[in-house]
Amino acid sequence: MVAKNVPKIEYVPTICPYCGTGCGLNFVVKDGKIIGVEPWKRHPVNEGKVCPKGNFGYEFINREDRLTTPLIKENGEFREASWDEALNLVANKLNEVKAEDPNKLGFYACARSPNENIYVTQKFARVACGTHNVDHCARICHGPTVAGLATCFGSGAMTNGFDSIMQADVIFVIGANSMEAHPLFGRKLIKAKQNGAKIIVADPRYTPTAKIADKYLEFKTGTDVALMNGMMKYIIDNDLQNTEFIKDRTENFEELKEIVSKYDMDKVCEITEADKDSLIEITEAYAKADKAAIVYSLGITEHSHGADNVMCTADLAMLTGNLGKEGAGVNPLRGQNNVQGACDMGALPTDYVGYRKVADQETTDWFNNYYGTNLSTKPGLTLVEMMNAAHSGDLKVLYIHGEDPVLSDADITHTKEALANLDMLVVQELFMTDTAAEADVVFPAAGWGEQEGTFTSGERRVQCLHKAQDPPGDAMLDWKIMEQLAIRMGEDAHPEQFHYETSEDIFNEIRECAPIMAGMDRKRLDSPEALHWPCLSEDDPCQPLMYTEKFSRPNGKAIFMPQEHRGPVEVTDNEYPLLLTTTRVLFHYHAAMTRRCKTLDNEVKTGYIEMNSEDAKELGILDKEIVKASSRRGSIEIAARVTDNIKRGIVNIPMHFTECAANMLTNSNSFDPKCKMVELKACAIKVEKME
Ligand SMILES: Nc1nc2c(c(=O)[nH]1)N[C@H]1C(S)=C(S)[C@@H](COP(=O)(O)OP(=O)(O)OC[C@H]3O[C@@H](n4cnc5c(=O)[nH]c(N)nc54)[C@H](O)[C@@H]3O)O[C@H]1N2
Ligand SMILES: Nc1nc2c(c(=O)[nH]1)N[C@H]1C(S)=C(S)[C@@H](COP(=O)(O)OP(=O)(O)OC[C@H]3O[C@@H](n4cnc5c(=O)[nH]c(N)nc54)[C@H](O)[C@@H]3O)O[C@H]1N2
Ligand code: SF4
Ligand SMILES: [Mo]
Repeated sequence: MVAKNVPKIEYVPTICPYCGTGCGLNFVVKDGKIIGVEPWKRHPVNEGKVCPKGNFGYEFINREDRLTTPLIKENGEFREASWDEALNLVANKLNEVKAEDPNKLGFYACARSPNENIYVTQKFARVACGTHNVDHCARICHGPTVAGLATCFGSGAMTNGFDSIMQADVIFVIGANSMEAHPLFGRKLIKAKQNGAKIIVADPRYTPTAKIADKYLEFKTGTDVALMNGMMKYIIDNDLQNTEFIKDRTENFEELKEIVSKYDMDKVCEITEADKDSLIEITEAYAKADKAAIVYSLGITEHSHGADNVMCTADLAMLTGNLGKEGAGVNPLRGQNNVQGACDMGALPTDYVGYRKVADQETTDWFNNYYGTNLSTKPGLTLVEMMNAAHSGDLKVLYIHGEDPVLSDADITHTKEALANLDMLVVQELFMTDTAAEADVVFPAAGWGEQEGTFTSGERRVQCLHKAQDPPGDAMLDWKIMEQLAIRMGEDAHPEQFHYETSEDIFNEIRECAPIMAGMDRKRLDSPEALHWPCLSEDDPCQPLMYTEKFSRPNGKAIFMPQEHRGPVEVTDNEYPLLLTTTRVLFHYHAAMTRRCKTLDNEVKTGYIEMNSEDAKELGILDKEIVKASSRRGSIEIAARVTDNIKRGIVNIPMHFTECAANMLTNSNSFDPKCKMVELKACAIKVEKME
């Protein structure tokens, strides 16, 4: 017997839209709708395994509360509008402000969307609107990585591929909680351990990643520079450095020696509150290993001295010759699925696509010639500067292509005031986020599963995504929205520059403009091996390991950039005696998407504040009790989680939950002068019992 009318099930290969690990998945599609995901068994990154977000994180796609039509706010309320009306309204406003001063326009690009969309967003800012004011969440994520590693090595990316870690003898994880934030990279850490690697974790919290470590070092938030300086002094004093590597491949060693000479172990342990014997033990393990890798993430970067921290990790690797070989390197774990891509695509006020510099006259001439524009060599404003300019009235229109700064930027009160001060806020989104709710115009966008394109993972691996269903209602592709706006803005906006038939056309333009991706032929990309940049030509093997022979700095050498310990800008005092850090949980990913996935939401329903049991006892606070947490910026009510897995004096709030948002408390006034990072991982707070 032959079964009749059995609905056909299709499998459409794609890449996970959450973290920068870049796992491969297959959509399961029935009747033109995504109904699930199945692992991609032979995908080289995740080998058929996924974390809970990979498994259940598709559930947001067909939610009823997806945005399906443009919205215009009138008298404080949204009403539905046609595309024509909404696009004309925005195009006219962009033209009006552009005529006054193009630098009163600002753009945030979406590091969750494909490269092609991001490329067009930054091109729209530059070519249609005439401003370099374009940036994205990397600024408050791995901005210090881009700044710090580019200074030391000449390029700001991870030095090795993910699999390289499995060849390491020692892995030093500092300020990264991979088992929750990059779980399938975490799986590689476990595999490395099975291969005999010793894992060391340095973190103020005893995290799930610390639990798999051979050695855990507890120390105080904001003291990483002192910690690593202490390690480097010990290495030099005990002649454990790699003299040959220092001589042949680096410069500025004398300055490093001089600065770290001030950081003897006793002083360092006083600053960091680390245990001296443990610190010596991990220093010896790292320095004596043949192949030692550093893995870090936001515990290093999200500080007012984030770039200093990053440069210390680079110094440590240079000092011990742990670069340019497998099993070693400096490995920042990039956050968003496509934040590497957003940087590569030039969603940066200082860089065009492929890290070509705005400030360089020849480069700007090249782009002006290519686009037919007249762009200046003066870099634009960063994301944080744009928000501050909005606050002070210097920015008139902010166009947000898929970010949620109300929840994710430091100091929510400041962010809301800034957005309210704009002439117009435009948000292009999948959902009515906290930020979209503040907008004057909301454009409904197609999302993951509804478009073709590419994502670039944290190891610079460019991978293809495929469309599995149509977008809901009238939602449109991001790059098509930009094209429609340019058409309506008229000739001066160069509408001809925004006409593409397919996302592949956009990708081919990217290859023309960015030599680091020139060899990425789409057919090569579609092969399961995928390609890592730099990929200079079509016969370039495009392998992940960097700096085997020379660094990307002009003279081919890496440079030591020693730093003095500065610590957090906001220090604790009698009134605000606890140091707040903010982190992530396994089941949630920022907010908009995973909080709308029922299975994930059921796992962790709301936020909490972790505090050490001794601190809680002193305040008379019990586990699960609702407490008031306050900083100089604001207060929230939140459940206490009393635990011994966090250092005394430090408290922690996961960042995902708008009803008890960590960023009500954080400080938007403490900048890293080197890269404009704000201090999201340290501010002074107090915790009180409710009346
Ligand atoms: N589940 C989940 N995964 C995610 C995300 C998500 O929202 N949810 N977001 C993605 C994004 S955008 C990013 S950037 C990555 C972030 O990935 P991670 O950086 O690994 O994640 P976090 O939890 O923010 O912070 C890491 C660790 O830094 C520690 N830390 C805090 N202060 C300090 C300090 O001063 N020094 C040191 N050494 N450590 C400190 C914290 O205790 C925490 O364990 O995760 C990505 N993956
Ligand atoms: N206190 C504190 N604050 C933090 C952090 C922290 O550790 N502590 N971490 C910081 C870090 S590392 C980061 S990266 C930021 C993240 O902050 P945001 O950049 O605000 O991150 P998301 O919430 O991921 O925002 C992405 C939005 O894009 C939408 N979206 C997804 N795909 C598409 C698409 O294809 N098109 C369009 N138009 N929209 C789409 C989603 O619905 C979502 O609302 O938060 C930062 N804020
Ligand atoms: S590890 Fe990251 S990329 Fe892989 S399934 Fe989980 S969230 Fe997705
Ligand atoms: Mo991030």
